[in-house]
Amino acid sequence: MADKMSGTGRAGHNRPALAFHVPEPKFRPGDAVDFSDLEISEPGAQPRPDEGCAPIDTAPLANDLIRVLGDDNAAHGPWDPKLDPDTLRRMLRTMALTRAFDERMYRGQRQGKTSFYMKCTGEEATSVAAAMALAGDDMVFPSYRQQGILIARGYPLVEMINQIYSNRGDKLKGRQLPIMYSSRPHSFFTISGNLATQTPQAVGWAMASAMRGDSRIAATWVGEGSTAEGDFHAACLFATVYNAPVILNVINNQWAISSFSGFAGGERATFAARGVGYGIASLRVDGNDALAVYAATQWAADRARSNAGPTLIEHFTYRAEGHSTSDDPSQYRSAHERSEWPLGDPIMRLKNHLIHLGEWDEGRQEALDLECAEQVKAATKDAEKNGVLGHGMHHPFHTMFEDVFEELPWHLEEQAAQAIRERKIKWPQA
Ligand SMILES: Cc1ncc(C[n+]2csc(CCOP(=O)(O)OP(=O)(O)O)c2C)c(N)n1
Ligand SMILES: [Mg+2]
Repeated sequence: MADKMSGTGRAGHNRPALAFHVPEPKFRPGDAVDFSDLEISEPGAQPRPDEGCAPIDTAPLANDLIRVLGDDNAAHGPWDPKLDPDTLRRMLRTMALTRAFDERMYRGQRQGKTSFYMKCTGEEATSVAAAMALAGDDMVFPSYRQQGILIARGYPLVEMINQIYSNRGDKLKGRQLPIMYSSRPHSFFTISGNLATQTPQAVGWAMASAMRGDSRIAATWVGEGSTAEGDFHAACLFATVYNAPVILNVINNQWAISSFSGFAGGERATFAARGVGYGIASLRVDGNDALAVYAATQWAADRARSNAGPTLIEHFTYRAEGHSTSDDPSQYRSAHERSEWPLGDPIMRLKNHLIHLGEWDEGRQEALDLECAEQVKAATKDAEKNGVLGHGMHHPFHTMFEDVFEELPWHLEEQAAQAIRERKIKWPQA
């Protein structure tokens, strides 16, 4: 393992040869995993500054880890959002439904019903709890792993599946990669496959909302790997310069397909610390602690809504499964990482908290999981009536030329006719 790379020395001087560093993940396939050197803060020990504080006052929190739920399953400290049991159960249910949805769609991909799927296993709190702390009409600019937001906002599962199957019910007419949803009524901005583009868009939207004198704020989610994109830095600069009412969520699940967070600078500083450098209030939270995620989001939303400025939240979590259905993580990381991950599972931790409160039990959890699986199954059956991949029940071919111009220009009409003609020759049975 080469930690330092150096070129061949130049003759004629006696200065030490320069070297540079190529990041290398700690564990590779087959390695035993030891996370004991990970700094994990005491739940409840982090101070909660006023929402209107100066950005620099959050600097200690950008290098700490805001935690509420302890190993004793109780909620601790000033960040405890003190949610009532019904809200906690709704949060648990939404996370469980998101996981059940992922399970079924993953299987659907393996059965050939769709070409592609991405799970968010282990990261459900970072979308569900965050969405619950926002107003339903705050504008969200997610990445591809925030299906939990749509589910939390009540978007029909059948619509999500229609999109995944690219069938005739797909509101996006098969024009987007499966899982790249869009829903204006749910204030859910169209997901883009070009990483990090959503971050300056969110800041711009937030500025526009302020220009109109509106009260809706914007929030965006971006993977830690994607923060290496220039767009993320442009977003931070615009957010701080114009004090935009926006929340920048960085989901640090430690992996960007097969490259680890070190390649996005994670070895040198926390991702939250970057916000401090820009003069943005920055919080680093335990992303597997739904209460901490909720509390941090609520803090940031209150800050934005009172014109105190943007917040960057780093959610420290772990991508429990493969990047997507096209990925095989056993080729590049140790399989023991998931089982050794010390911050647990967000659903399990919230479930145990509710049991600790005397507001839940294992039997009810079992019934809930079953109910979620049934709900997804029913939605899947409904969506399948509109077709699955390869059944030919997609939108008519001609529609891919539509919806840009009010009236299709002659040259596009010609191209459409040509494409359809050539397609008939190539696939006569289609
Ligand atoms: C601009 C751009 N570069 C590369 C890719 C290919 N790509 C898709 S997802 C991904 C990894 C992103 O990792 P991260 O931001 O950490 O998000 P995560 O998948 O972990 O949620 C890459 C490199 C892309 N879609 N867009
Ligand atoms: Mg990542």
